[in-house]
Amino acid sequence: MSSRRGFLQNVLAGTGFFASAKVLSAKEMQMSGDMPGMNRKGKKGSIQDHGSPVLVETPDVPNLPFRMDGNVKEFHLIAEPVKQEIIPGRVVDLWGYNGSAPGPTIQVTRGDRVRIIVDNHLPEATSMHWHGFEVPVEMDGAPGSSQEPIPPGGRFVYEFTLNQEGTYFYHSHMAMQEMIGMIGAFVMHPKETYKPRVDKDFVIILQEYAILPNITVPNSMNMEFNWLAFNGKAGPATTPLIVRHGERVRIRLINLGMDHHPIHLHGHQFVVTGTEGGRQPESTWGPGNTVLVGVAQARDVEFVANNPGDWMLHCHLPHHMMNQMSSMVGPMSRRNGMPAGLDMERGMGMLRQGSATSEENGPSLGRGLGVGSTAEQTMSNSPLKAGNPMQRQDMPDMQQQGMQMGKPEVSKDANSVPGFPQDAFMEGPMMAMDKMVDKPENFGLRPGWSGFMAGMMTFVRVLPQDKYDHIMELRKKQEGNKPMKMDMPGMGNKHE
Ligand SMILES: [Cu+2]
Repeated sequence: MSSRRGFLQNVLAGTGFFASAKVLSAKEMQMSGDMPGMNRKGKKGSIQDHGSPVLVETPDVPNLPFRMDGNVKEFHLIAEPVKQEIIPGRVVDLWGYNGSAPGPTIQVTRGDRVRIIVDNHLPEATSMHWHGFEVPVEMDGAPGSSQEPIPPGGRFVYEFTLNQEGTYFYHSHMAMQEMIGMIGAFVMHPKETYKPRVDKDFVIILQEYAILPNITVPNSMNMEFNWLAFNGKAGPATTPLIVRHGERVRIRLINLGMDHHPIHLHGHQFVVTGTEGGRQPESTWGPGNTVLVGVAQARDVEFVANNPGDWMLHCHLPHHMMNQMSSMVGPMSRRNGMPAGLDMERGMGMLRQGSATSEENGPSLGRGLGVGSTAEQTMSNSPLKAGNPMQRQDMPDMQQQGMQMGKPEVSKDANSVPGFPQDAFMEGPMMAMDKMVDKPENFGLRPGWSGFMAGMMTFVRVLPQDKYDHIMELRKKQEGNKPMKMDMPGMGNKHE
C-alpha cells in the first residue's frame, strides 16, 4: 500500500492488515468516510431525523481501527506503558492502550459480532473487563474468576455479539492499574439514530492522578489528586469541542477513578439522556446544567447549542479546576524562601533536583507519599509579609518555554487582607500559555484565556458558520502538515 488514501480506505473497508494498522484520529475517521456497517447519510450542515448516527469524537484520543474477518469486527488492543503529556512540558508515565491513556475509543453498532485481541506488554499480569456488557461470563474479564489473568507477554482473545447500545467502556480489572490510566471508551451505536438526532457526539473520559513534583509516575495509593484530566489532558491543553450554532450536541462523560465529578456546562441547559446502562426513556429527561458522574458511571447529556460563544465545560469541584495544586503555593508567595531554604520555584513544585519525597525535600515541601505519611503538613493562607509577594523574574526558564508570565493585579493593601492570596498566583496572567497550547480549535479565543483554564476544563465553542468553517480549514491544514504516523505502538511496522 503506497498512498495514505489507499491505506485508509483499506482499513476502513475492513481489508487493512494489522501490521499496518494505524490509530486514526476522530477527524480522520470523519474525513475518510464511514465505518463499514454505518451507512451515514447525513449531509454536511443538514439536520435530519433519519439515518445512521454520527461517529463520536474523543478530543485528544484516537479511534481504534478494526478489520473485518468475515462478519466479525476485529480490534487489537495492546496494554502497555505510555508517556502522556498532560500539559505542555509535563510528561508522565502512565499505563494505557496502544500508546494512549485513556486508550483509543472503540465504536461499534448494535448487533455487531466483535473480536478484541488483547496483548499484554506490561511487566505484570492484567485482564480486560467490558464494563456493563451483557456477554458470556468467560468473556467478562474478571481475573481469577472468569479467566486466568493475562500474563506479561500474553494474549487473550475476547469475542462476543453486542446487543446493547450506549456509552460503555473497557478497563483493566486490576484495581491499581485502573488508577494509572487503563480505561477506554466503547461506544455502541444504535442501528438507527435516536430522535432528536444529534449533529455532534463527543466522549470525555475523566481521570485523576497524584503526581509529585519532579516525579513522573502517579502515586496510585494517594487519595488526593493534583492532576485532573479530560481525555488525558488538563486545561488549557484540553481540545475544545467545536460545534455550529444551532446544532444538537451529545457529550458522553465517563468516570473511572477515585473521585466523583460534577460536570458543569455554561450557557446552556442540557438533559441527561443516558447512563452507563444505555439510553434513558425521554420521559425521564429533566433540565440541568451540572451532572454528577460517579465512579464507574457514564452520563450522556444532550443540548441544542443555541447560545453562541466560548462556553466552559468543567468539573465544579474547585480542586479539580487546578493544576499541580501545592499546599505550599500560598506560603511561597509571601516569603522569600522556604523555612528549609528552598526557593520559590521549588516551593511552587518546580523542583530542580532530587525527589519531592526525599528526606531532604519532603518535609519542607509538606509532601509525603500520602498514605501513612508523617511528612504532611497542613497549611492555610495567612496574611502576607510586607513587600513584593512574588518575583516572577525568578522564573526565566518558564518564560523561555513560552509562559506569558504577566503580573497578577493585586490591590495595594492585599497583604493586609485576611485570606489573601486565593487565586492571585494560581490563575490569570501568570499562568497563561496561549502559544504553548496553540491549535486550530483554540483559534480566536480571547488572549490570555489559558491562564484561567486548568484541571478538568475545556470549552464548548458554539460558533457561527464562518468561524466554524475557518477552524475546520485550519484543522485540515494541520492534518496535511503532519508527518504520517504509521506505527501502532508495540506492533510490527511492516507495510504491504
Ligand atoms: Cu472533579
